[in-house]
Amino acid sequence: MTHQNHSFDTRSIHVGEEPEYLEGSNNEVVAPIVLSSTFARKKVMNHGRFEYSRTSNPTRLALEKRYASLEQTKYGLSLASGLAAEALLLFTLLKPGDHIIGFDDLYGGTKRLLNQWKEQYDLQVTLVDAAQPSIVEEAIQPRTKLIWLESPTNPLLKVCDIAAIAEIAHRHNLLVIVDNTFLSPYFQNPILLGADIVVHSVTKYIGGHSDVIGGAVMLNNDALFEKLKFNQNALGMVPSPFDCYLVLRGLKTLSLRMERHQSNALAVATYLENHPKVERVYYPGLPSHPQYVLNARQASGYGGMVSFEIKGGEKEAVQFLESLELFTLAESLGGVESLIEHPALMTHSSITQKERELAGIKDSLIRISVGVEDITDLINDLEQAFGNI
Ligand code: P1T
Repeated sequence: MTHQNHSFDTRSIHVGEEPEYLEGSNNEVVAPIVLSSTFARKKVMNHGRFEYSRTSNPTRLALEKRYASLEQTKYGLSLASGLAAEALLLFTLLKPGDHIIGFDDLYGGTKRLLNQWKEQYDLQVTLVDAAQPSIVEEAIQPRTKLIWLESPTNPLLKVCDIAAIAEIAHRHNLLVIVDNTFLSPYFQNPILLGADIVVHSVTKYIGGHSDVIGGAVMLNNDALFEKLKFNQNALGMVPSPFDCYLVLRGLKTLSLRMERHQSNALAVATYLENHPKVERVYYPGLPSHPQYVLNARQASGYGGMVSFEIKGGEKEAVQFLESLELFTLAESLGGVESLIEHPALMTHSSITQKERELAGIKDSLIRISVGVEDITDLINDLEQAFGNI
């Protein structure tokens, strides 16, 4: 069965787990967790479909087929974490002396990786406000190799015009990589907008239940895929079959979860925007967001992440965070439960205060991953926590 003509919701349930793929097993409806690290062969020089699980594994392959289907690409790769996926891309695509342009608001761990490697491998990194494509073009140098984007960004939810930046990049023979973690393939497909490579922290919406660390890379380019596949095997950046099973399972409800994350997030953002103790709300689903129209043009939704500045500073932010009862104070995002955190002290503490200030991450900034709980319960918890400051 091919699912080419099926909608996203159908593909996220079936691709990779078709009965014909599972042929030879016991006609399971769910891909079995194949734990075997190695596969027997009849001839010394001739292995069957699988050889050794670092290279490929049946459970992982089922997931990789689904990844490719969801981003509508030829290839999907499943990795041990989002950062493993990022490291594999940087390792494979860059040589010493190369230059990278990145959005000035990226996940702290991505900035840490770029900062760490630029010293060690003599890379040049320029972070710019990619919300304006002309600023990206101005940053291009003779040694520039790639442009690294998130849209919306973590944690300030800035949005960039992926198609316009891809057009600029391709005129200069550069690659565009988009970290699509925040919207998930349900709301946005950057490759269809012109990007060359998509990367995901699967740990977030794709897994969806805060119980697996994983990463994904999706792309169409044959030669690049071969290089990435070779390096993944050579470096051993693979997820376990059990983790692949958890992600296959999580993906079956991605569309249902994303719709609810979004409707709850819009309600939370609207509530915060009208709250007297809130200075500013960042959410691409609010008409007040500077790239509201752009996001609506290139994505079919605005997702479940909301950031806001509380009136006051770090003291008020910490007091508010520690007063919440239903929201869990924790790093990460994209699970069914609502999580809340302080970027400057938590997810983005690995970058310097100067860099945070340049990016606009204030000590009063709070980031919420709005879960799929009952919205009245969520708003009531926010209300009681505001009452404590
Ligand atoms: O945690 P890991 O699966 O390695 O993914 C890293 C990563 C990559 N890209 C984005 C946009 C991310 O948000 C992350 C991880 N982020 C968090 C843990 C966080 O709380 O923001």
